[in-house]
Amino acid sequence: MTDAAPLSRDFVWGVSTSAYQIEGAVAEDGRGASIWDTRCRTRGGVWNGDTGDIACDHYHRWAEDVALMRDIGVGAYRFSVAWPRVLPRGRGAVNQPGLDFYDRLIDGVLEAGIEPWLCLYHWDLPQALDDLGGWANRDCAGWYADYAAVVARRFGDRVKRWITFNEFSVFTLFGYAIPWAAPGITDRAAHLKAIHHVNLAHGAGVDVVRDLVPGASIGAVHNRQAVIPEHNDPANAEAAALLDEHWNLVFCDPQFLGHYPPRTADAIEPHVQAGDMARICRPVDWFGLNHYGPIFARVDESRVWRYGWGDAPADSPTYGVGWAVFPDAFRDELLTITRRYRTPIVITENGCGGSDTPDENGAVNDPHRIAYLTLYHAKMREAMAAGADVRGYFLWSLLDNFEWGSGYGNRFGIVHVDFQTLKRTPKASARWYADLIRHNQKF
Ligand code: IFM
Repeated sequence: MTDAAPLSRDFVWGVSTSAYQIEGAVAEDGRGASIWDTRCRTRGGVWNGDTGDIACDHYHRWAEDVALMRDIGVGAYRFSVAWPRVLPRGRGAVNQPGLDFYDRLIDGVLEAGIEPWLCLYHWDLPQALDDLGGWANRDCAGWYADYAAVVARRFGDRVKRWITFNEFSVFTLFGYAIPWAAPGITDRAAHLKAIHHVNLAHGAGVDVVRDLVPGASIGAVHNRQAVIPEHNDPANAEAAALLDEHWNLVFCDPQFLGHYPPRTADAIEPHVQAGDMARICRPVDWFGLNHYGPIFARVDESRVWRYGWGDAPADSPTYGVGWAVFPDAFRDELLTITRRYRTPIVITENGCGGSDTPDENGAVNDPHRIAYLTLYHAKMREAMAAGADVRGYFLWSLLDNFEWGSGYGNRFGIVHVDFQTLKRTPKASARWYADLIRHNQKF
């Protein structure tokens, strides 16, 4: 498992999930439609025509899932609230049964001795707001702030860890420029507007939670991955530099440093109003990092920004479903954030996909995931030894779940879910994680 000395007892060991990926019950108790319900019904939107209609049925089986977390020994649970469950049309009338569900969940998590970390937005925008332009409409920042206030008022007495957004660049880039996610628009101006309006929403969300939740600890979750030109080809270098801005900088820089990065600053200017940068650059308590591996970029004339995803070098080690393993890039990312933003870091996601299946005895062995996690943990420790102030680690994910465009074809859970019977089976990696947590709670 590990020979490393235990980390401080304050270090947070958790697991992460998100609402649309696990809850199911999409038409129950007054929930409204989200852009992902629409995406799943769009031909070619999701692999195999899979949908989140049932997912892990966590809406009904949450108590079993909390018991699984308690058995693993996690100290924290990062989950998201589904905006359309709380405000079915995105604004206006509040849906009490939706709030009641999260009440039950939060109380159950607390009773299990686990700290809830609540994420306000993990990609499931209410469809009614997308019909009004979604994130390309500046008003969306205000709708988000009103939604955040509803959630903060209801749960702020029990939830002290708040996250404004999950992975800003994934849902804006793939939602508005490269159509791999909902709502699937391909338009430069819409992408730039979405970036700026989501930044404004983040700043407003920080202020709302700060005002309404005494003692709140607030962060946002950024997916950061080094962007490397494919084949080290100079022709791909400018493509990589622009993708690096859109992927790694256009949210972190305004939120922490108060300005947009150079390639984006002029282009986004027409959408920026006086006072906006101060609205966006609000003090937060930590930097949430989601990291899996670096990105390889190449020129792709068919895409709106003329860059596309390239291939990792052919000899790169891969795991699970073929993603390349670059643990050094994880260490380097932690140190880059430390130098550039001078902030404590919480690793809010890290993990490994695969196509794990039970053996003839019903056991699920996932050595590739354990190997990946072991390597990445060693690199986290190296970064900490070199000065990164890492305060916690959340493994993605508790359960196999709906993996967006890949449907149920890519399993990230440390607990296997049979999507026919919905039976949960902890994998070997769940035992590995339980041991790691126990080892670190030793003194
Ligand atoms: O499943 C996703 C999650 O929703 C956001 N971060 C990456 C995970 C694995 O692709």
